[in-house]
Amino acid sequence: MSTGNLYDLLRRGFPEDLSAWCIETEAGRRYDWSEVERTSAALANLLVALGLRPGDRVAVQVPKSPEALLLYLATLRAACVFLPLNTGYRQAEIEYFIGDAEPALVVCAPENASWVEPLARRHGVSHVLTLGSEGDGSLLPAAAAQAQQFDTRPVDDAAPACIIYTSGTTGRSKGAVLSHGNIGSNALVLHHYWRWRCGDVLLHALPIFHVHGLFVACHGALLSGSPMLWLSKFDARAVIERLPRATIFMGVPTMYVRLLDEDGFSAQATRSMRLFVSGSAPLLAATFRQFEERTGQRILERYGMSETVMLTSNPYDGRREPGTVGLPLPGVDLRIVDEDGNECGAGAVGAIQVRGPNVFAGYWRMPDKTREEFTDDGYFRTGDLGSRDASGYVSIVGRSRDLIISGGYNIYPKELELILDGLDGVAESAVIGLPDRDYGEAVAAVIVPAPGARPDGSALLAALKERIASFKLPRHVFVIDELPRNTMGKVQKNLLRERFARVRPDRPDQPDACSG
Ligand code: MCA
Ligand code: AMP
Repeated sequence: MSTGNLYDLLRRGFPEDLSAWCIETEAGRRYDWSEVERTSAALANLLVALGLRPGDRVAVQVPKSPEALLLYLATLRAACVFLPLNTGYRQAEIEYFIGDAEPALVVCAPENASWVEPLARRHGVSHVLTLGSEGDGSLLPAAAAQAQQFDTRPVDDAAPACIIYTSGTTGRSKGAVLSHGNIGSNALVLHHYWRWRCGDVLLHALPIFHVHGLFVACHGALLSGSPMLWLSKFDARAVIERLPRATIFMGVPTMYVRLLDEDGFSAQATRSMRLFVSGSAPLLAATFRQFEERTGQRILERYGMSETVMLTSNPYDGRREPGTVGLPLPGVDLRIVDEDGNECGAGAVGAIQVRGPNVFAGYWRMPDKTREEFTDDGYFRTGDLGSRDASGYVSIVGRSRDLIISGGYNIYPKELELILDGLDGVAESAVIGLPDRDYGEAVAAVIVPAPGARPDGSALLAALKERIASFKLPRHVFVIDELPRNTMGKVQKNLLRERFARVRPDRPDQPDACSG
């Protein structure tokens, strides 16, 4: 089935009464559905007036706000390509994305304009506008004179809608290009699978620069005409306060751990809720059980990727199995293969490969990398290792990629190692993930000093902080004489993980330096 322009698909779900509220902010300001329609039209007209053509990229690094969501919808309507960027990214990171994606328009936070503007101009970007958390900045005034109607441009299902950058194992980020059809088909499947219905209210506390918060959460609400209670960022108490007015919540496991740490989180607080969804990182079976004991509700865990949107889900009505990510969603072909490419039997661990209308066609301007990641028969190699039980439930048991997931954010060790290895006093480094009660995994840097040097953990962190988003910063720094290597010369990170998990078990405190 063709989904056409993703905006048109979502628009069909809006309620008949457009004066009903669609988003309520923390401050209590309500946006109605007609405002969503009219402001996204004005912004789409602005994109056209600025000379943007279908396929042109709009790079956006702004704080979460309803207007940021409207800019996303406007970009879809104008058939341009939305490129959301983590608000934590620093100058060097932003420079890479702008240089790689060559956007025609960059929208940044007003307080960052002084460095984003010259950087964007250097890369030939024609327009830079700003948008702050309260709708302040130059974007909305620029759109104020534009008409509030816009004929959403028709597109093929294969037309690119978004580019989501995901870090690469080489340290270089890749832009996953998702089409209107990829995102739209997945939104329809989830709409049905999770039984979105009239009367639902989504409590939205995720960032909107990732697949989870932007697609999975917002599209579910928009497609079913359901209002959203909007928090600018996750705060356990603010969530608990709003739960009685909501029916659905989506979060990463860290959010569930933090909710459970609050005394006020109880069956009473969750009485109006019909669905808690978890994803982006493994949800511990212990957290699932503790949640059920406390609230009487079973969290629904699902699994997806930026390149594929959602792939599997525990069932809405059936058995939700802790420690598993459920069953392949309708339309998703998922197979688990051994090293020879043969499908594994029940219980055996292998590489997860997927195919379906939701799976992207390739990475932005990286044909070789794209070819590498697909099999000859069109399956995408997820990089995740998993197994399937006799009932078909999938469990993720590891990753073939060297990747750390901290609080739902992905961190590629190679990116940090390349920077650390270039710092004074460092001979070489290995970056690993250690178990962390709050974030699931915490980043740790293991440093071998240059001859005669005595690197200081705080100084290394300060140097890293200038270059990378702070969520990637190591929470622990260990100094040792030599990295363990196998006979091929490859660093044995498993040995480092074992050694330091024992030395510093679960310490989400300030970074420390120690000798090993
Ligand atoms: C923030 N910090 C972090 C993290 N988040 N450090 C490590 N890991 C993190 N996840 C750092 C900040 O940079 C800051 O550092 C300090 O912690 C405090 O910042 P704050 O914003 O107060 O952080 P927080 O409250 O601890 O945030 C935790 C969080 C947040 C609420 C769990 O990380 C979050 O919203 N995560 C959701 C990520 C997400 O949406 N992932 C979806 C990816 P400093 O003080 O030094 O500045 S999409 C995906 O994965 C696929 C498709 C899927 O399946 O969904
Ligand atoms: P991203 O590249 O940010 O899209 O992250 C996708 C990765 O997150 C997947 O390849 C998995 O490794 C991981 N992931 C997402 N959901 C889950 C889950 N429910 N359990 C375990 N890992 C997950």
